[in-house]
Amino acid sequence: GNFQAGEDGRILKRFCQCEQRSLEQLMNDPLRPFVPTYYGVVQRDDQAFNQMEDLLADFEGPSIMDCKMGSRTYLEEELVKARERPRPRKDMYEKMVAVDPRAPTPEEHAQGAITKPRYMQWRETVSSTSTLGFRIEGIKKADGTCNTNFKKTQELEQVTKVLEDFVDGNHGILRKYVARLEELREALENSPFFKTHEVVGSSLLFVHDHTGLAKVWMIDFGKTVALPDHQTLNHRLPWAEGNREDGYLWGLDNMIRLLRGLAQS
Ligand code: 4IP
Ligand code: MN
Repeated sequence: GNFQAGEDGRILKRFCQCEQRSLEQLMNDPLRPFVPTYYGVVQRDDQAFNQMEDLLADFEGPSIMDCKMGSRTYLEEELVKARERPRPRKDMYEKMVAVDPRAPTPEEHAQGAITKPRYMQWRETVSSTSTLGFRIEGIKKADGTCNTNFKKTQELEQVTKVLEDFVDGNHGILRKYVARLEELREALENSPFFKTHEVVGSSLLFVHDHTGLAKVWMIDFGKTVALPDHQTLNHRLPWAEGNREDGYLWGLDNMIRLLRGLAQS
């Protein structure tokens, strides 16, 4: 797997250069309070790991939700690579068919394989990534229930219901999540790192427990990459190939509006 047990409030995640670069820079950025503290690279039986803060350490029986942010979930370079040298993948065809046997075209059925951008774009369009700029990837509740079956959760009503169930209708928790996300949005808007990076495939990790503690962090920076010198992103504009926009703030705006509505209902 990607993780190994760490020591005293730390976790080990399989080493990724891109993630290391991002975490190192984030330690000196206004976003620092919203990302796991980074403790550098460690070696365990010939394998390298990024060592970082265990975000669950302060919680008592936490409920956890992972939301993948943004309107695009793959890097533009993957699109270029697939166009220059398509490498159709059987595993991605199979994952597609498992969700919707009618999704592949007759040609794709015949080939039994699809390219990665084709799979990723399809995932975006059947989930709320395309309509809201974020999607729920997984939920593990304090009561032991676990759900990663959200691939077709797209409609606003569906997403709202899942979020409401995640907090068991607790308005105090909802208000804390909203406050934390508003602080995050302000930090993002003031972050030199965020302005100059394309943030793709990154998640927001929501964690709360029965004591009323509720926090959100940004995690997963394996596809967060620096833009060429002097280029910046708006993070709210629609993506068009070449502009590298990721829709991160568009998704966060939608998320905040949705949770605020729930907190007031
Ligand atoms: C996964 O699809 C996720 O999109 C992964 O993204 C992605 O990893 C995988 O690509 C892809 O198969 P499902 O979630 O539908 O299973 P993330 O890591 O952001 O969750 P990448 O490599 O793009 O990070 P492959 O190429 O690793 O299989
Ligand atoms: Mn993730």
